Amino acid sequence: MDKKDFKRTLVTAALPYANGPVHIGHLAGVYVPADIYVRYKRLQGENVLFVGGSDEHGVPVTIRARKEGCSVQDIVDRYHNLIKTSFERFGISFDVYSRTTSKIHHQFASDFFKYLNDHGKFIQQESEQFYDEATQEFLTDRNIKGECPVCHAADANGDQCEKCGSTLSPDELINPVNAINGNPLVKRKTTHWYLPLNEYQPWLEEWILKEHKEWRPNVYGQCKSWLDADLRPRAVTRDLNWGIPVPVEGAEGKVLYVWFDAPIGYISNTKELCDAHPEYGNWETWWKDDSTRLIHFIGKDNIVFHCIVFPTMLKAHGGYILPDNVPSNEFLNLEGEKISTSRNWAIWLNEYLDEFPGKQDVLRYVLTANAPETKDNDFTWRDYQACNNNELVAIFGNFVNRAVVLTHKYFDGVIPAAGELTDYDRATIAEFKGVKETLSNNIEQFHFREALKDAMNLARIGNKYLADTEPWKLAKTDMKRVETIMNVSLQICANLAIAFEPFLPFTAEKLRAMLGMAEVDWNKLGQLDILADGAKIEKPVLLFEKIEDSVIQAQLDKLARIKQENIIANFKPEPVAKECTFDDFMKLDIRVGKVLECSKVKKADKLLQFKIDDGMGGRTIVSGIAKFYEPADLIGKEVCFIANFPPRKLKGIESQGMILSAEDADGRLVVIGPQGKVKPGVKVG
Ligand code: B3M
Ligand code: ZN
Repeated sequence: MDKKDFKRTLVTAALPYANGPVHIGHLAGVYVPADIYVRYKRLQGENVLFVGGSDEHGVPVTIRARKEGCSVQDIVDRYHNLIKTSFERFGISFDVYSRTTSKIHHQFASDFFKYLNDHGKFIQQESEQFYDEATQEFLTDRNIKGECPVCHAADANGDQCEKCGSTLSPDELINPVNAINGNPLVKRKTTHWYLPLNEYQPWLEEWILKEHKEWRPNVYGQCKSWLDADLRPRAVTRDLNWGIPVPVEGAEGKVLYVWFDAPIGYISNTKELCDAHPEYGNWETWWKDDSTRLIHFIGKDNIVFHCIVFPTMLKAHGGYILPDNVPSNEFLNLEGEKISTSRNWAIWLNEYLDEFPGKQDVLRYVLTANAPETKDNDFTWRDYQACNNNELVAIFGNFVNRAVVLTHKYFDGVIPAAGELTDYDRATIAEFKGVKETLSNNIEQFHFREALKDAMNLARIGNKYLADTEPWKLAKTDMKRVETIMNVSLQICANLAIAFEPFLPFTAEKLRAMLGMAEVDWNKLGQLDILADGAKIEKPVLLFEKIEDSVIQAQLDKLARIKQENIIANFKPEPVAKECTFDDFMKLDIRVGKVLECSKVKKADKLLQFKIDDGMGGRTIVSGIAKFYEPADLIGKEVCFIANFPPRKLKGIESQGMILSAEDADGRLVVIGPQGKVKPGVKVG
């Protein structure tokens, strides 16, 4: 179908797992771009539906429940509600946000499976899987741990070793055990239903590789490498006690694989909405009429499921439309490191909303300006501050504020009519006349970073216009000219209120209220007749405020604390050394000493030279801890040292012993000393 013939757009955003809150990686990758797109479509007056929901099945939620010692239902209830309200507070404008534990979804997914099964679309295969005889359950890859065959780390996961990064299968693990309880595992036969993706390979090659060359290179490339590697049948059922029961007799104890039921959630959630609210139309029109354009917003780890598996399910079923595009982003890192739920290395949306009230748009701005559209990108708090202070405050906010304040000052808040335009006015207007087209094109092509730049450019133009024309100077001499300048400036403000609605909806709303704009008409973008002469505007309110260093520092400190907690949590003591006897120990003469003097050793950036009171007339010790201490801080401290090592020369200084130290949580060496008052020279033992 020719793209122009689409009559409506159905937008889905990946269903987040209800095993934790949503973080900035999810937002930048999926929800912010999807929301920009949907808001833009709505502004254009297009018939668009935005579908989301929580993914409440699968292994991750069960792992979380066991960790927290509560039921799986408790976990999904908690996180579904948290995620749903966080999205609402953040302005992600879903038409429906439901959940995959809903009755409607269970029924719908079950029927979908049954239909495919009844029509012979699956194959059944027997395989051997790991089984825990004590708990009588089959284990999924994620629930198995064992020794990594590559780096021999002790607890590699069944699908991947976190230490060395190798992709693994549970069969490769040395001594695989149940990750939850450490039980040993045996192999047991089990039967599963498989979707024979291989049978759809030629069709997929045609549909993706030939007909969707316009997909983003990262998406197209991933599909191509999957197809080049030849597709194999994929299991769509699991031995698990959490999920949608396989609706076939004799399949007790089996549920639909989470990746089978989750994408069906897009359909069942649409149905739930449309059945309850007929004004949204008929769900089947959204999903079965080929004048609907279907767009999936997802993260890059979901590409294969949305481009290959789900379309194959829809094709096998028949009657459904297929995605027209799957704009997937790459990953967002945080302060140079991969975001990780399990390591708590993330900025959680609910925490951000609590800690930065009213600053939804700042985060929306930063995540769009740095969106990982073509490559992984990094979020840093310093960038966040710079974007806010140097762009939102200094350009956008400053311009709007000046325009509104001056209108109140000179015209009592009444929009003056524009008089004759100067060449400079005309040049300024010419600069943004084309903004509607460039902005629209960029959004249509999912180039949201560029689109945001187009919108921001309007503010730059306005800011420069006011700075160049200096109406505050002309006010004494040429009020007619000031009228024109203020009219043009306010019209640019009105343009901003339209252009930013998809990106910064809270700000756009404030701005509209200030300017007395009852509605937003995308088609007015680029024009100078949005606000009527003689209309009154409201008193100025600040759109953005400066973010101080202390606020950013507090966030950096919080991350530093998390890093420390991780080091402590992940610390594994070295194996205990070979046995030694008491006599061996007694050979070492360990003493307490007091630091009398301490200084840096010249031309040796690691070494400190100590004068130690050892109760026997004093001695010199050289120690390699200069990186971790200021010499002055150690003077007067009590330390333990080995007193009977043979003297040795370090940088020409004779060292008569060794000061004991240990690594702290930051990997820094700290000296070891007695906990109470001990006289220099006393023996340790
Ligand atoms: N819940 C995976 C994820 O959050 C999965 C997406 C489902 S979309 C149908 O990355
Ligand atoms: Zn490894």
